[in-house]
Amino acid sequence: MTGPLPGEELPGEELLVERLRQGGRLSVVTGAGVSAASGVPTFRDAGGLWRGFRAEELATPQAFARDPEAVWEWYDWRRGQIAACDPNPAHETLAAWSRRPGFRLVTQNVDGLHERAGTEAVVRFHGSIWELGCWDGCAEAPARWWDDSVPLDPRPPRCPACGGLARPGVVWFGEGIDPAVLEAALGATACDVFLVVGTSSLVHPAAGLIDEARRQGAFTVEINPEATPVSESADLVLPGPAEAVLPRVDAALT
Ligand code: BJW
Ligand code: ZN
Repeated sequence: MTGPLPGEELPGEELLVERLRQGGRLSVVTGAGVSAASGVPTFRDAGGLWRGFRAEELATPQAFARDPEAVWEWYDWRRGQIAACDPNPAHETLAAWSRRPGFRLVTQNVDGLHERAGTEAVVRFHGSIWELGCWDGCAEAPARWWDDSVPLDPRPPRCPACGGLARPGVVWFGEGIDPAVLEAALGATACDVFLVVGTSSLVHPAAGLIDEARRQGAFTVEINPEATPVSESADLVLPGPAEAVLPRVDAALT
C-alpha cells in the first residue's frame, strides 16, 4: 500500500470540508510552515540556521544585550529575504476565509504575509519583524513603530525619542505575550473548528491554544506534513503542505 501522491486529496479532508460547510466559527493558528512555500525559511528545519545559530540562541533578550549588532544583522538578513517573498496559496485561502463571519486568525509568524494576502485583524502573537521598539523602553518613544526599510540604516537602528538602541518589535524567548494579544488569542479558542497549520507546536504558550480550544468543545485539526506534539490529540490530522491542502479544501467547499 502507498499513501496519496503529492497533490492528491488526503484521507479526512472531506471531514474538514463537512465541518466548514456547517458554517460555524473558524479559528486558525499558523506557524512558519505556512510561509515555507513563499520561500521564508522555517525555524527548526535545515534552512532555519543563520551562521550555525539556532533561533533559541538569537531570539532572546540575552543575545541582544550581548551583541545587538549581530542580532540586528540576523533580522536585517531575514527582512531582506521576506521582502523578496510573496504570499502563497495557503495565505490566499486564509485571506478568502477571513471574509466568513466568525473567522479569526492568530499567527506566530512575524513576516506580515497574511496581511499582504488581504487578511484583516490578524492577531500577531509574536509581533512583527517590520516593527521596532525602544530597547530601554523610554517613556517618550511609542511602544512600537513601523520601519520597513531594507537594509536598515543605520544598523543597529536608534530610538527616535532617546537616541538609544532600538530592538525588533517581536517576542523573544523568556518575554511575555502582550496581554491584549494573549486575550485576543484566547478569545479565538472559543470556536467550532480550530485549525493549527504549519507549526511545530513546540513553543508555548502558542502551542497550548489547541488544548484550550478542545477544552471548549472545538473540532481540532492539524495541517502539517510532519507529526508534532499535538498530532496525537487533534481530532483530525491532515499530513500535507498547507499550500496544497488549504486550496483543495476551499475548492471542495464551493
Ligand atoms: C509545513 C510546511 C508546509 C514545513 N505546510 N507545514 C511551557 C513549556 C515549556 C516551555 C515554556 C512553556 N511556557 C513558556 C515556555 C518557554 C518558551 C518556550 O516555549 N520554550 C520551548 C522552546 C521549550 N516560551 C517563551 O519564552 C514565550 N514566552 C512566555 O511564555 O512568556 C511567559 C514566560 C516568561 C518568562 C519565563 C517563562 C514564561 C515566548 C516565545 C517567543 C517565541 N519567539 C520566536 C521568535 C519570534 C521573533 C522572530 O521571528 O525572530 O517565535 S521563536 C520562533 O518559534 C518564532 C516562531 O513564531 C516560534 C514557533 O515556530 P514555528 O512557527 O512552529 O516554526 P518551526 O520552524 O518550529 O516549525 C515549522 C513547522 O512547519 C514544522 O512542523 C514543519 O513540519 C512545518 N512545515 N513546511 C505546512 N509547506
Ligand atoms: Zn528610547
